Amino acid sequence: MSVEVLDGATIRDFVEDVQAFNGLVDGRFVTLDVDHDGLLSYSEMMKELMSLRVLETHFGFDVVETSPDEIALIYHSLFLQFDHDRSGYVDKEEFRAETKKMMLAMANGLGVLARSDGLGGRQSP
Ligand SMILES: [Ca+2]
Repeated sequence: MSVEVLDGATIRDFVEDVQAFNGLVDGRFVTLDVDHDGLLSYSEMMKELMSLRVLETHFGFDVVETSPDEIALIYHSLFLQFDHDRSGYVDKEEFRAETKKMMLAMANGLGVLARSDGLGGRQSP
């Protein structure tokens, strides 16, 4: 999926399409679950968390001056957001729920961004 071509409304439509959304998220889950135990550990989630950071840089968050320690903290807090029951692992339900929440937040954020500064586009790295 290329997120770059999606706008807020497109993301919301996609997230509301439960079958398509769960299909995509479950596929992503299986890809991340390298040891196939049905759970995502912190190290397995790192790949996903790093892609979220990539999204943030696209949407205007400045990570250039963020230290490695701070980035580790950000990853850890992101992981805890997914790990609802604090088991140390993210199961498929948690992954679905949090991915949905993040995509909706992203959709809403794009809407706000487009209204507040009139740009709406992403910045080049
Ligand atoms: Ca696993």
